Amino acid sequence: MTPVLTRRWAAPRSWSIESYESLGGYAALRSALTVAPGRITELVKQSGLRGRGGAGFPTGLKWSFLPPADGGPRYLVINADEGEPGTCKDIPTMMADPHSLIEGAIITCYAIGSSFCAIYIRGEAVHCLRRVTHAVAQARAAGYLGSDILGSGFDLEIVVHAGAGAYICGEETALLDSLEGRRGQPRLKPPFPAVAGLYARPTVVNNVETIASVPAIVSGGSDWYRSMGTEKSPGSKIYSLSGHVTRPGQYEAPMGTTLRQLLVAAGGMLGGIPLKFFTPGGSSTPIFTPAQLDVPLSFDDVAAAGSMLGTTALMCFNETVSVPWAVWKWLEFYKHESCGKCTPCREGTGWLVQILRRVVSGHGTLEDLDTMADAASNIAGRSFCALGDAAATPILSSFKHFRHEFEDLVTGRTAPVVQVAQLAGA
Ligand code: L3W
Ligand code: SF4
Repeated sequence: MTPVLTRRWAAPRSWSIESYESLGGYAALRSALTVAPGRITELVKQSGLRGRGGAGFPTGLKWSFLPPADGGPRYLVINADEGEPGTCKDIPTMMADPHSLIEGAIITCYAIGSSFCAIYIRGEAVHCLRRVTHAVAQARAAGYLGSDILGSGFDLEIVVHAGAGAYICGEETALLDSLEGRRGQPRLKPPFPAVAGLYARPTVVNNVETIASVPAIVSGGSDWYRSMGTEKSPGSKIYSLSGHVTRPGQYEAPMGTTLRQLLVAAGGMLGGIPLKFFTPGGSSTPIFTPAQLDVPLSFDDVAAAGSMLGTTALMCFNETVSVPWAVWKWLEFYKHESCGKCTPCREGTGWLVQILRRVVSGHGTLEDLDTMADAASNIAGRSFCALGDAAATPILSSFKHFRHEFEDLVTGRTAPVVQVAQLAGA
């Protein structure tokens, strides 16, 4: 497959507007501005593009949920708060090719009738904030932003906003609260942002990779886009491979590519040590074992195999890794990032971490394992937002495949994977 999203990444100064334009950039915007906005939404619907932030919601359908124009503002908010463990696709996109995001944002705003777009970037990614801010200024100077864009009568401003390093602000409604200047905590849904989002106005919230896919769809058309990927998950995707692989990084491939195929591109497992387990879509998604190496990585195929495609963050762990150790590390993260709004997640993640610390340091009991399974089952489906489910997932899915490793630790059949002294700094 010819790369779509990453095709400009290796070009000299790929992030500059000169490079972007010399490779056909902003041509899609010029053509989009010549047709009625509704036709762009229709095209995106026909392309079958699904959200790349984790849930895979159909993008064109989301845009069409906005209520009819009432003369008041409506907004596009781009979720660039990439924080899911293992996920590394949006920041590389913004670093290598920020104008694909900006061009996609302008076309999207034209389609949905918005004159204001905010790009909410993870605060720690200072280099990325600088790059996107610079690219927005370049686009403005070139006449792609501001009033009467390219003589079309369409006006748009883009504001780049820095988050402050909270994972929960990647949840779309917490992000909106944070953007409004409040503490980032999820809101009750419905109403969905499409109806009452930023400042209670109709708002489309889309992920970076979703929006960066839009110019290519406008240029290539929906049939071309559907010629890649699977019937229900069309198009091209950036897979992030990390962990024990020879060449970790971003690999663009059609939706439905398998990890076995991606590993060939990435030079195989590091040092030839076999794969033990992997996440198909980040730590929030149930783990897979080598038995799932040939599962097509599309939304539906991964779901049918018992997990979620999530953000296509393929964290690969080899046979030297202790599963309880990995699960403990993930749970420390979720406990730290729990926003505290609801009891099952706030209290449950704390209990799970306390028990896991006992287990990995060789002080756990078999009863502890039952308590963990019980607590995780009570967090899943009973929390206010998806973070609670995500925190329960590593426990429940690792027990499904590797409970014996936890049992070996608590019965002393295997040595502790961490010393108590190390836990003080955990
Ligand atoms: C209007 C309706 N809009 C749904 C919209 C909704 C949202 C989108 C998907 O979580 C997952 C999560 C993480 N009218 C609507 C509607 N919508 N029904 O569609 O909604 P939802 O609730 O299914 O998902 P979500 O809250 O967006 C995303 C998982 O992704 N994940 C985490 C990813 C982390 C990152 C990151 O670091 N950047 O994305 C990984 O697996 O657990 O399950 O826009 O408003 N009737
Ligand atoms: Fe906050 Fe966790 Fe509840 Fe989500 S599930 S609202 S992160 S406490």
